[in-house]
This record gives sequence, structure tokens and C-alpha cells, in this order.
Amino acid sequence: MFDQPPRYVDGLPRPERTLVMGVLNVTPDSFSDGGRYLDPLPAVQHGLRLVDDGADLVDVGGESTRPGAVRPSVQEELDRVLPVITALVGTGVLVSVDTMRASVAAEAVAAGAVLVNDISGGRADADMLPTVARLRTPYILMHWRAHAREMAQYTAYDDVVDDVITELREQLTAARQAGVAADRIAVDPGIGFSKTADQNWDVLAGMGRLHALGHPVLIATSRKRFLGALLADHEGELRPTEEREDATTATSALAAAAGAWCIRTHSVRAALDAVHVARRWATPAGAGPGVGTGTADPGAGTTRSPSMDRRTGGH
Ligand code: PMM
Repeated sequence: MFDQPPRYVDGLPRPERTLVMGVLNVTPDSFSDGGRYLDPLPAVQHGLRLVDDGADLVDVGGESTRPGAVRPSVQEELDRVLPVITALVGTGVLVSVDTMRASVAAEAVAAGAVLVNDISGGRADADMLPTVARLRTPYILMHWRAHAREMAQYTAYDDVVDDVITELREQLTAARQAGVAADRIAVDPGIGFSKTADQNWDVLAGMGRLHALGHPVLIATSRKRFLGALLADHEGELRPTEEREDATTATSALAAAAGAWCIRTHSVRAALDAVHVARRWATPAGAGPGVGTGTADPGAGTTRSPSMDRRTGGH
């Protein structure tokens, strides 16, 4: 249906390249950075570091989604994310909130978050889609089947790419019916969520087919378990989380080359380098100066992050 994916989500920056979203988990138990940024000060410092590394957005989350994780209360989630969002927004950072709860989304947006990243795609909280419609914020709608405690039980698919597309389409219809504007929605196939390692690879290999949904596509592979499984040692021991960086960067380059609108990652600098490489690789000879250097498209009416301003003119 679409040869090229749409290149923007209304209300967000529109550089002529794949966006990079930095991960900031304000949780005690996320699989990669859990416990490191539970206090607001180190969390904010880390968020600023992500921006310094070139993040277009910082994604602040207060609920771990590692397999088996127990959910925090609404109040706990709010107490974790709001001070960090407020402080980052106060310094001009573009912040997204990673939450499945409508009430948390609403408070985060009131505190200045510009995007709601809902890993449940509207399935976890019946109020989410009407709330996002009311707030008129950009929205990431991820493929999701169940909460972390039981998601590993729901990995039955006929064809994982077809089924993910079908389930995303159902949620897109629900979002539109709730009043969310189409040009404010990006989709995400949910790498690592209710998918085996092989199914994650199938989804990545079939990423081009997701463009048929007609929405920008976000890909988040950063340090995930399927990379640890690919790189397991000869005894089958998974490659440790902190040693999955190079593989993460490889997936970032491939996702950018396959037309990802945004990459969500813990290692912003590496992902941005990968995005620049993929973009330059695809640029025809003699396409002119500035192409592939990360120079931002002025993009009518959009806000720019400090990092994007600083990058204008290239490295
Ligand atoms: N993965 C995690 C958390 N949030 N959001 C989106 N849109 N897509 C994802 O795949 C995703 C996400 C997993 O946990 P992490 O924050 O530790 O990477």
C-alpha cells in the first residue's frame, strides 16, 4: 500500500533521518538499567547525558516490563516519573512518558511530556485511548498481548508478522474510533513482548511489511534478551546485558536502513552514529552537501530539541 513509510508524527521534530529516543527507566527492576536512576537527581543527570549524546527525545518510564515484573501502584509510578519529567522539561528537553496508564499519561503531559509511549497499545487501560485523544499528544502504539508477568505464555502465532500487523491494525482502529488523530500515531511491533527470540528476528526481517499500516514505525531492540541469545556462549549462557551493545548498534543501523522512523535505545550516541551511517549509505552519489550529516529539516511548526539545534551543521 505504501512504498515509503510516513516520515513524521505530528507535533514531534522532523529531521531528515531516523529519530533516536534515549531510554530513562526510573525503576528499581528494569532489565538493563533498573535501580540506577531511581532517585530523581541521577535520573535527571542521565537524561541530560542522553540529550548531550544526541537524543531527540528522552523516554521516561516508571514501570519495569521485564518478564515477570510486578506492577507498581499508580502513585508509585507517578512519584517516580513526575519529578524527573518536570526537571528535564524545565531544561528544554523533549520528554516522552513510557506508561500504560491513562492517569499517568495525563499527569506526565501536564508536566510537559510531548509524547505518550504506551507499550500496551491501548489494551492495558480502557481510558488510555480517549485520554490521548483529549490530550492531543503524539502516541506510540505498541503490539502487546499481556502484562510482563504472563507475556511469555502468549507467543502463539500463525505468521508472526501477519499477526502482529493484524493486531496493530485492530488497535489503530480503536485509537481512531476514540478520536486519536492518525498523523499523531506511530506503531511499534514490540520486540521482546510475547515473542520468542526467533519470532523477534522474524519481525525485524519483516519490518518492511509494517509500513503497509501507513504509520511511522518505532523499533526498540536495545540490549534485549534475543540479542543475548544470539550471542550466547558455547554452553548456552546468554551474552550479559552490558555486552550486547555492538549487536544493538547493528540492529539500529539495519532498522534505520529499513525505514524506521525512530529507534529507542539506551546508547544514544551509538544509535545516532548507526542512523547516520545507514542514511549516508542510502544517499545517491552527488546528492549534495548536508545530506546524511544529521542536519535537521526545518519542519513547519515543530519543536526542536536542544540536541538537534546543536547538531545543525554536522560533526
Ligand atoms: N521496550 C521496553 C520498554 N518500553 N517502549 C516501546 N515503545 N517499545 C519497546 O520495545 C519497549 C518500550 C523494554 O524495557 P527497557 O526500557 O528496559 O528497554
